[in-house]
Amino acid sequence: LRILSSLRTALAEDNFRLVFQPKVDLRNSRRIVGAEALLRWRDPHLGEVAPLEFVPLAEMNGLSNALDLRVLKLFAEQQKSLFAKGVFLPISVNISARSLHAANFVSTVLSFLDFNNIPPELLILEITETSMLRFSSDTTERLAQLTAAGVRLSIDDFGTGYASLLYLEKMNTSELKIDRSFVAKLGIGEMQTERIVQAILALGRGLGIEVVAEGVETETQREWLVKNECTVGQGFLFKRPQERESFERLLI
Ligand code: G
Ligand code: G
Ligand code: MN
Ligand code: NA
Repeated sequence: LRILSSLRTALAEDNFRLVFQPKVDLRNSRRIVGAEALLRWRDPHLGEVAPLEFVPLAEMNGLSNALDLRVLKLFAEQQKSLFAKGVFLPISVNISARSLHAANFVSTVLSFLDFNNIPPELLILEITETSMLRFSSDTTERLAQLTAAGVRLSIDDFGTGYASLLYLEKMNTSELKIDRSFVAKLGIGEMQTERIVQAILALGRGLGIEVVAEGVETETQREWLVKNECTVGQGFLFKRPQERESFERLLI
């Protein structure tokens, strides 16, 4: 309860920030091809509160739209700062499945991008595969409207949920992120995991969807992924999530 009232206050004030974890070309990991924005909250009394604590709390208390708007605003600030430096990079934000239930979600996002002069292609919405379980036809229709306008859609934690493959196409998904629980077992003789990841990569190739490996922590994993034609990765082997200033320094 203490956290909840602090969260309400934080949404009204400005105690949130984004950190950015680069996505890299696995064959040449110094080449940054994108980034995932991760929300951080430092409360004056509680200190740093982890998203795993406050995101579910926001969702349960009808605050997920407010939280997403905050994230979009911080995303826009970062993009505009990069544009001013001549850098145009697609950046992913994590969106609560709850927000997609709001009927005005599409117009909110599109008018927000328009107002801030941000090309829709430079926004990637990450939704978890697990959240797709509760998708209605309205939800998929909304996501299809967003991708038709150029916004990119990424399915996070892929392999842990039950995504309908038909929906991936219907929503014009551009990216699948292989869950890090699979990536952790690559290159160490775990044949079942390796076959699953190979199947995800083949699915991506077949549907023209980019497959990103998340949670890459070892050189062994990177080598396995390159050998199996996975071209983009994210993880502690390359870069931890970066504060805004150091993230920008990596790009200019
Ligand atoms: O950054 P960290 O490892 O603490 O993130 C933990 C979890 O919180 C991840 O699953 C991530 O997807 C989620 N998360 C991080 N930032 C956001 C955000 O801005 N919105 C939502 N809904 N989830 C986020
Ligand atoms: O669920 P989602 O994929 O959004 O989670 C992103 C979270 O994963 C971030 O909080 C980030 O700190 C964490 N993360 C990023 N790279 C790695 C990694 O290589 N290993 C582990 N264990 N976690 C990672
Ligand atoms: Mn994510
Ligand atoms: Na993930």
